[in-house]
Amino acid sequence: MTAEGAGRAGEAAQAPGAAPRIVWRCRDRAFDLTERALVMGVLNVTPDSFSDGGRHFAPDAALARGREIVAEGADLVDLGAESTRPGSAPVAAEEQWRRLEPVLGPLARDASAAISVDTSSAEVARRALEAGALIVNDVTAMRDAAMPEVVAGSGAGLVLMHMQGTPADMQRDPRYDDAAREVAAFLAARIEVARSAGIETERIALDPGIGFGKRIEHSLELVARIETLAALGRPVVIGASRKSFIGRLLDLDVDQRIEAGLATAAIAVFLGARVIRTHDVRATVRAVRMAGHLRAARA
Ligand code: HH2
Repeated sequence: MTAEGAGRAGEAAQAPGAAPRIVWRCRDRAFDLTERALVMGVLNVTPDSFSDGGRHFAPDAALARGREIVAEGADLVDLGAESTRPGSAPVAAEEQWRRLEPVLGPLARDASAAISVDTSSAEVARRALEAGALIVNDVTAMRDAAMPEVVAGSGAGLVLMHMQGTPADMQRDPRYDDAAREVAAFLAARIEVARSAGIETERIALDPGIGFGKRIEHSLELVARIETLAALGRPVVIGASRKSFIGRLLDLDVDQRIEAGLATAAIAVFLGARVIRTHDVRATVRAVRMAGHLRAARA
């Protein structure tokens, strides 16, 4: 099932007093997120990702998992070739593309697979968009100065994510006075950068960056106070799946975090998240749908 909307953002007639429509435009597709949330399945073509490193490093294995992610009901496949786990080092654009190329093209040609590319390299994003990706998921919110132009000209959707520091140093001593407000202020400023480069607001989604320069209490707060970010009027993406704050809070190894990830995903959707990024697609699709029904019943 896809979430195709009727057309461009803001076109539909709106009943007085109705909740504002939230549409995410990504090239020729418009996801209507007013009443439902999307599931973004993670596909890491890496040897070293924190939870699935090496499992889908071979192109055949990655393609098979990509197709499985779609069959399990994900709306998007988030394809990445660089681990950004705490302490990781950057992967050169050429190497990222060497990993992505054999997977991205064939997956993008499968009509039902909408692909986002998880990269902070403008060069990788450019090639991925040429190969058919619909969305650029940039965990640095466009630190690469060439990124705004690459995204602007493509019509692609864009995820702007907050990170304090870099993957190499982000977990050393992250500090905030008010994490939810500071993250929202940062992302509001990045929306303006994107807009001034010609990226329309309707193409942008926002992610507080769970675990990216965050202590446990910051990650908890950013999920619990989603409304602070949602107030910017753009879809909020939450990626809590299997992350270490779950492991540390509940004393669970990385392969034992699924139930807690589902609880987090469901509550995030209930509180207003519109995209859930997850490794555990089948179960998350069900949890997110249920949470969506509960949220609708509240209105
Ligand atoms: N988390 C990771 C990577 N990309 N993108 C967004 N928008 N939000 C996230 O929370 C997010 C992300 C880290 O997870 P994973 O890709 O599984 O691990 P690794 O970076 O080790 O490959």
